[in-house]
Amino acid sequence: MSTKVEESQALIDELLEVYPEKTKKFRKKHFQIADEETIESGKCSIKSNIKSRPGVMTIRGCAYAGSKGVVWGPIKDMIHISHGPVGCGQYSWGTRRNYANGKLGINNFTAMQITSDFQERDIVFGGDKKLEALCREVKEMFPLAKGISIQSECPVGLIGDDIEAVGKKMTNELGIPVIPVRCEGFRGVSQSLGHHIANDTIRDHVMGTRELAESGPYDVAIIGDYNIGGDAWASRILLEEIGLRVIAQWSGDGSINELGITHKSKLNLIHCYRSMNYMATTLEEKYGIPWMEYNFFGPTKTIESLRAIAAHFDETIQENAERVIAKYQLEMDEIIQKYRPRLEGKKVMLIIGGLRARHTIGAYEDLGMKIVATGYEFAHKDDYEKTLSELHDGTILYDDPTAYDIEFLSDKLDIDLMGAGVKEKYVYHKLGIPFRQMHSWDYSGPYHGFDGFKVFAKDMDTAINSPVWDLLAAPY
Ligand code: ICS
Repeated sequence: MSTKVEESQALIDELLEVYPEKTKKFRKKHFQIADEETIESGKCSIKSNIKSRPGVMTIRGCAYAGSKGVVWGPIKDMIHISHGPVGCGQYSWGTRRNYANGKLGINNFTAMQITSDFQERDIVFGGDKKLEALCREVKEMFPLAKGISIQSECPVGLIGDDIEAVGKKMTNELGIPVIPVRCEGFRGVSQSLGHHIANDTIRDHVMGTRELAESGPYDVAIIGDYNIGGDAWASRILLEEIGLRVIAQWSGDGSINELGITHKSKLNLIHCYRSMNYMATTLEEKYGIPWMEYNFFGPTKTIESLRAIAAHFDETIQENAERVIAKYQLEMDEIIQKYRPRLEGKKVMLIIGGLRARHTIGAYEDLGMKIVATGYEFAHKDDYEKTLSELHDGTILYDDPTAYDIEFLSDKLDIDLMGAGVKEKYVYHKLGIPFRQMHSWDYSGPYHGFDGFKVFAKDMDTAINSPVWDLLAAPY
């Protein structure tokens, strides 16, 4: 065992000391220290995708969040009904920054919150009739909406409403797909099952239902880019520049038609593996469409990915890719020259959903920064295995960490930057530790592609090197 691994292990042992015996035993399994052997083999023993322990703070969301908020919500030309009491729709309204082009109320409904606003009588007598009335109302008010999804909240499942029957009846009556999604929040252990359920409903209700007017040899689909702060746009530019035709975006700035024509794609490009690997594999099984993962965070990974994508096509695309890389290289070098001296050696800790805790590492490293600890809220075993190769000897990896876990580690590791979500942000401000929101990009972005790296580098610099950190000392 190297000294670094030993030090990290001692830190985790010390951290766990605070927990009662049973909790300690449970939480212990959610940590792993990367060492040469595991980095090499990718073998991860960390426990993941299991129920959070009651009583410890977790950062996770629910199945409804994974379906309505993540997968279905960004499909812009549909109405997504938050079906149940008003709170779930209200509190998830506009909280994820999935940008979309179009005219509000005409061909873009993403900024709206439509709810069936369950009352006591709906719980007692059932809400199916109300749901039907709501679907008719939606059709009347927004005749151009291309479909409706019914995003079930917990009580809908508890009272046993038959939203499938409503979906069928309304699809026939209204002439647009009305898709029931059983994403009640109580299902599963995190938003992750919501992704899966949403993927399954796309498979059952939309996949393969539309025709692409004209097929081409360079047709690809972007799968698992939600256009947070314009990420999918910054990615699409590059794919088009190398000569590919993006026929669909899943689901940031996407439409139901794009979902329905993706079976005509020649190669599916997966950015967020965690939330959409199900569709990539389904499209492969059913239509034989190959897929590959890529990573557009930071120039090193973007360049690697562009080459790997181009390798699936002919020499024209491969030459284009080299030309595009050369075109941006100078600009990327200049950004690195400018920011790297200001960020070199800075220690970063991350805790993010199911993908970015590994995908953003390269972007930090391009700036000379070092990830000392990272982990996910709801990732699965395969995500952890993919993460190990991105780590260094002694890096701490955690699953579903508690508030105490991350505060303890950020203090002991004496980090220079924390990257997490809004629930952590203000705690870290109060601790006097520079912080960036790695979900919403702190209302900045995009961070994908070459355009995104410019913004990313500047944001990390302003966060860390802001003079405010010298003006205050946390009193504790
Ligand atoms: Fe995928 Mo926040 Fe994505 Fe990932 Fe997913 Fe969520 Fe966000 Fe985070 C997501 S789909 S909402 S890349 S856009 S559920 S930032 S796994 S937790 S790391």
